[in-house]
Amino acid sequence: MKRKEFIKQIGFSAGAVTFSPLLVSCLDVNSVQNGDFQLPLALPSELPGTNSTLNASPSNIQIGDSYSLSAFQFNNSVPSPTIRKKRGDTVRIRFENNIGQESIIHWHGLIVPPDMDGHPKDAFTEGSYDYEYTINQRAGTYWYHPHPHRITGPQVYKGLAGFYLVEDEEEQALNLPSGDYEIPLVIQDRRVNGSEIVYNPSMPDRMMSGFLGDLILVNGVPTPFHEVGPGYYRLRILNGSNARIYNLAFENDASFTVIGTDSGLLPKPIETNELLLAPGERADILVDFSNGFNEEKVQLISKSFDIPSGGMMGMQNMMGRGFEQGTGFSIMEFRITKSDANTSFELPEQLSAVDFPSEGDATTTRQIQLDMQMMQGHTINGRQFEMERVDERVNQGDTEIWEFINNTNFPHPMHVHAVHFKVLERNGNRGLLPTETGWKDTVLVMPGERVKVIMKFDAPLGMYVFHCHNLEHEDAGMMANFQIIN
Ligand SMILES: [Cu+2]
Repeated sequence: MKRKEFIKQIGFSAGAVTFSPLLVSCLDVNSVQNGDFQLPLALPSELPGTNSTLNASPSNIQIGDSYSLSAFQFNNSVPSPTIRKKRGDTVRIRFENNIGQESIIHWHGLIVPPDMDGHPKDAFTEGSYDYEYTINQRAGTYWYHPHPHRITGPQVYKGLAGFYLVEDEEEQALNLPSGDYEIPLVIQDRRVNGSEIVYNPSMPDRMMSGFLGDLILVNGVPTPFHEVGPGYYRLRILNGSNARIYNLAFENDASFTVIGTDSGLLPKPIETNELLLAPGERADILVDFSNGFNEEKVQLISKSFDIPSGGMMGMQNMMGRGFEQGTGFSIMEFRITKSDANTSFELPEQLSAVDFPSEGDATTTRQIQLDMQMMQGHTINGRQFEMERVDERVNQGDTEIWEFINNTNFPHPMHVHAVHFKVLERNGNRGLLPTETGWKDTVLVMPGERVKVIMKFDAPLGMYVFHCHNLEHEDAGMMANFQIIN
């Protein structure tokens, strides 16, 4: 396809003059940098107390030795502090917004009342917002980040994203590796221009792939190293990137054990040697560094993967490849140099008693069409987000099946607030991932795929959102409201 025709087809004719040079420069984006593993991994601090404050403020910070970032930080820290709570806890957190633009915090994966959920209509520019809610759900690796309409992407990118770990008795009984043996890892890619980390998405970045970077940060450190001993570690991995999907693996192809995902433990552990993780998703994995790791150093990598082609032929090669989604690179290095190790842990056969709804429990099936529209970009059921419009009405207590149908050429990780869902089926040959045997809140829908999820709407009455967790797609309007009604 010639470029002119291509521009016409995707509907940017009005912006074509600026669009074509951008397109050329984007096709020249370097591949992801190879790691040098010179810097130690940073570990997030934990937010203390039961009445806590998260103060978001701007500052210029150093990233590694070489880069500066005009950042936003929670409580002056990168990575953002980890919130650790127990099931049953009542949480009181005051969010102080000093970043000079509107914001609101969403507790990703927590099921809380609508005014506690960080709906974009609750965003505010000055002052503070008091959150108070009780955690009444399973243990899991949740997280928190801003959720204002149109500017979630830059706020997360500039540093506002942290872990939110919930513990319960079922999980504690398993004696999973903890303390030094439990490592939270948030993986994020950043785009480098000279010595600066920049956020300057072009029109194609916004409307197509999302904003992909060429520098990989783990807990805010460029391709770090971490020393471990020969035994089990629990890695709680969060893809906190705006748009990049990782295909997690070890360079020596060693296997690891997936024990949990977005909303807690899987029914049973699943061994694998690679795992796709899309923006917003979490993987809770166990790695036994005494088993299958013969070298002293091993890289955690993202293995190259294919993105199936969707409807519009040719565009995938043109844009997807140029933006480097799906190429392989290193993420960090583990050095198996410590002598102390967690040797007492034994992997159980069962992890969690779960009771998934079955298809027969569903009262309604909805199709959620993901499209690319002329002059609009990515849409949900043909429309872009409007703050007050109710797009779907759901009866409280009902179980529903939602089928996400990706008619575009770009992957869409779809996130539904206020529920946990089970992935029922995916057409095509990918099947279900190990993480999709558990409770989830975000699911990757590749081009051309139809993915069915089942969920029960037990959250308090009110308005919540569902959206693509590619943050440029979300900011461009790939989001919709659903209301839980009586
Ligand atoms: Cu999307």
